[in-house]
Amino acid sequence: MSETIVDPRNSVLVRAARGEEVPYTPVWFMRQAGRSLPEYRKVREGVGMLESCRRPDLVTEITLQPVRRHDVDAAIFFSDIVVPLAAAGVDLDIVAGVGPVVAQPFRARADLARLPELTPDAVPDITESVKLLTAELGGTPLIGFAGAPFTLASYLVEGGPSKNHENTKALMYGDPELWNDLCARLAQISGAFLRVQAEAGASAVQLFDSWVGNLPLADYLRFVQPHSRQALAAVEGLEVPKIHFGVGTGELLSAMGEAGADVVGVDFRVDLDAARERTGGQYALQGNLDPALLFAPWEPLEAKVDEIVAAGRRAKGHIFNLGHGVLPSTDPDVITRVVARVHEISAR
Ligand code: 1CP
Repeated sequence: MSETIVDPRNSVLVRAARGEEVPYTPVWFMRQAGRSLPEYRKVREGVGMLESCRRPDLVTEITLQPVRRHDVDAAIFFSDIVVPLAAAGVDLDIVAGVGPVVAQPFRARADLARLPELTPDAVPDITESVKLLTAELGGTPLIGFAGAPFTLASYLVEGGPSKNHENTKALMYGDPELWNDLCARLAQISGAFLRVQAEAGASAVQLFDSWVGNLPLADYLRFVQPHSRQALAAVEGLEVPKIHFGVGTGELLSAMGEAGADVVGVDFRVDLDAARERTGGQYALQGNLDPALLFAPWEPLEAKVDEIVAAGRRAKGHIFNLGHGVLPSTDPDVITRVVARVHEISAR
């Protein structure tokens, strides 16, 4: 939604993230760039996913597509959580229809040698893309992001997408020392990737721990939280709000906030009011429309949108979003309509 203030670091989204008064509820969508948009499918024709993430012309175009189309209050940097791993030297690919696939899974101490530190000079294209984008975006904030150590470790250890994360858990419980060394390296990589984006001009960052909801709280606290905290601490001092999100994390919301977040992302399984109570009202909340509801008739969808906006007003701050990413077959016009409804119903 257009506004008079042009500094994206003082935009409605950033102010909501800080828990400040805002004229309306800001809204963006996880996976707003990507396969739901015909203009995305067109520019990606014949270009591999990893390659497209390293080409500033494509990153800029794809990041801007949903901003032009939907009037969202933020752009999310077009990249992938495995891009910094590939940049650090891990042999992997993003396979169409599958996701990230790692050539040799990480299972033993010797594998740490294949996981060097990420230095900013390995990703000059990321800095260039962020600079091109912030110049184009004006007052609209750019959200930088990275994958959190647990979720990154899951891809490295399993070798690709996984439902049960059995090899990851076997390593975590079987060799906690190696697990901690692996995650400390991943926290460095993840933190460095966030920092590069924030230093180049991103106005907020999101740390995705998509699959950490597979752990009980005690194990989260012991095996994960210290590493997520390390990753988030990398942008300390840069004055960018930190959003932290995972799927199925109803039991972990408070602990994820305590890892150093300003905004806790809530998936669609937990009511925003319950999320506020569970986190003691200490954090702004982001979420949490079920992405599948974008396929429902408008009337019940609108009622749910209104309900989420109302619950968000009781929170310290609220950024409207989905409870997970846009599904590929979503009708983009429904997304545009939801954005307009959020702005309309929340305007004050
Ligand atoms: O060819 C293609 O179009 C591949 C599909 C695709 C896209 C569009 C992948 C492969 N990644 C992306 C971009 C992407 N990935 C973005 C930027 C777009 C946006 O949000 O608008 C972001 C933020 C991600 C982050 C990401 N990648 C996450 C965290 C978010 C989440 O959904 O939980 C995860 C888990 C990944 C891994 C990944 N990359 C791609 C796929 C299909 C997957 C998931 C695989 C699995 O199920 O494990």
